[in-house]
Amino acid sequence: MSFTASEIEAYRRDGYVIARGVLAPDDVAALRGEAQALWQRADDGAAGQHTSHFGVKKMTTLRDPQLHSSVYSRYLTDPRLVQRMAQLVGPNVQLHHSKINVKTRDDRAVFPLHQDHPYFPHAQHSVCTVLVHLTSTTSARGCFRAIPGVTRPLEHIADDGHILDPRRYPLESAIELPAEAGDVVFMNYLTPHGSNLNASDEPRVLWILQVRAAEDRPLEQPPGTQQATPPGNRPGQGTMLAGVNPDFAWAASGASSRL
Ligand SMILES: O=C(O)CCC(=O)C(=O)O
Repeated sequence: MSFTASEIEAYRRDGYVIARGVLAPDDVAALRGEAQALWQRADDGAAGQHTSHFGVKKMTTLRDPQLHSSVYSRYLTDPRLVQRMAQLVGPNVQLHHSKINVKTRDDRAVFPLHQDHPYFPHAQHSVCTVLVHLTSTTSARGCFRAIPGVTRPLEHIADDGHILDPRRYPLESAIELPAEAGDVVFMNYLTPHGSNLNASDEPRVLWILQVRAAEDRPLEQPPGTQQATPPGNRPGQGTMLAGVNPDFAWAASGASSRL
């Protein structure tokens, strides 16, 4: 249920760590079943968010599944997830948002390397991206990739500011992280990452949670940010997943949910 000292050290050094077999097959089946039902309610994915790379579709995203299914709300506080989050970000763990990323054979663009930091910068860089694998991945099946050891914000230049310079940071320069359903990758939001194409007939489904220390503070995106996020579109932001919010006034004012 928890990381060893050397796994925590690996997260601090590399910016990510993989926890194998965190969720059991019946947990995965429950979350996968709800994702499938949600997909159907979203017009077979058509009503989801579609993202592209230079005009070619790379992914469908169903945002904040906990707004759509109580099963997702329940798993947001699953001890197997939140105890590990607390070891990495501190005892007071707060949700920023969650989403389900579905990658099918029809999504013909890779997910190029980028950091998550420019989308939701924070003062202390505590933000941890938690990738819960609901299907298994391989090199040919949309596996996640990451570059270890990056601890500072990098410039995002290409494709309307969404990605790192692909000449300096091609997807192939990142380490492949194949995983089984039930495995979970914990990654700091400064770690450059992306994913391969899914060349299989089975959709690749990842449930992604972004969490932070409750003591950390979201920052305004810098003026001129090309992937600006309108305030208020992260409806679960500020929800406590572990511990307490030590700053009553901050939480009560609604400020922790604003950016
Ligand atoms: O789902 C994936 O393959 C990558 C997702 C990702 O990098 C992101 O949403 O920032």
